[in-house]
Amino acid sequence: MNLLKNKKIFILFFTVLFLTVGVILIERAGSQEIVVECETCIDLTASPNLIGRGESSTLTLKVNNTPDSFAICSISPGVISNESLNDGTYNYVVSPGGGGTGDFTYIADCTGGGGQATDSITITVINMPPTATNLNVNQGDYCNIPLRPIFSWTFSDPEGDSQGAYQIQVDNNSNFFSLEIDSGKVFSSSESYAAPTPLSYNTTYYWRLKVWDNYDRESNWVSGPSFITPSHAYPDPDFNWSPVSPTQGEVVQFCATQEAGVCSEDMSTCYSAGGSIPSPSCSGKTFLWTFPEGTEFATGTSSTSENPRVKFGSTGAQNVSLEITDEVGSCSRTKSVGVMLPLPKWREVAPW
Ligand SMILES: [Ca+2]
Ligand SMILES: [Ca+2]
Repeated sequence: MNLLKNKKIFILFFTVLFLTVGVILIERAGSQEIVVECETCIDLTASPNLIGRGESSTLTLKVNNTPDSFAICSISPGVISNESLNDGTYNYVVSPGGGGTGDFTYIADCTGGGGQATDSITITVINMPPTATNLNVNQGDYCNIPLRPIFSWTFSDPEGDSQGAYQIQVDNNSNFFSLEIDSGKVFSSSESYAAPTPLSYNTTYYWRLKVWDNYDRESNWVSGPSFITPSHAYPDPDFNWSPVSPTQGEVVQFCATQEAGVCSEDMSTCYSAGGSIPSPSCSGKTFLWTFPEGTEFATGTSSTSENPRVKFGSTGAQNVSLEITDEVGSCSRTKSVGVMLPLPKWREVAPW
């Protein structure tokens, strides 16, 4: 029994040994097949192989002739034709696509002492997306165009494309979930946009912009600087005067605010915090009148009076301006007063 058992172990051992050696020999034979003698070896690559329209890439051709000699190589389309290349690395700058987009394949073909070899590489040409920089908000002249800010930007595109369209969104929430303004896609090369409707006072606004190039490739959203609108509307100065057609040297009463016994109504409009609702009067704000040179103020009034009295020193159209300033801003208004020559005084003439 013992002898039989040893015999079995002996057979098993040699069986395993033969199988292992067999596998090693087969593997060695296989690896020798992979190492084929390279007679004319080439390798064609491109860097980068993803480019924008009109950009260029570098093709690299590696040539290895065995035995050492030269190979006759071509790279098509249109790179080289039947050139003698020794072992080495050769670079060629190419601009595939001719301004268009798509996949463009180059094929290298070399014939050396050992035979012929080919290799190819594909370069993908895409239209790169544009972007916008220098985003700016001009809150504008709150005197004439209240709360309609002007948004502006600078369009740029890696390929120098022009702007085909833009879209602006404005929200009083930074998440842009409940838009106050959405321009939609506007097909225009303009780099500014005026808010189509007035915004609210005393509010922080956020805005963002998207642009398209003239091949309709769109940018990501680009955020503009947030901004805060004033707490209420700017003053709106206005005034009248009496007499309506004064003469040179005559005392003229100017009225901007209501004043008992002097001016019957508030001509100017001022606003209080919290909205555009006029407060009762501009009385108490800062007034600054500008009259033509030679105008004299009556005693007790000056260029900073709410309702000054003056005498004009000249005749004809006289420009009078009033600027009112409150805690948020100042606006002015100019009107023209027609001043006439004084009437001649009656003079007794002796009878003939
Ligand atoms: Ca582009
Ligand atoms: Ca909102």
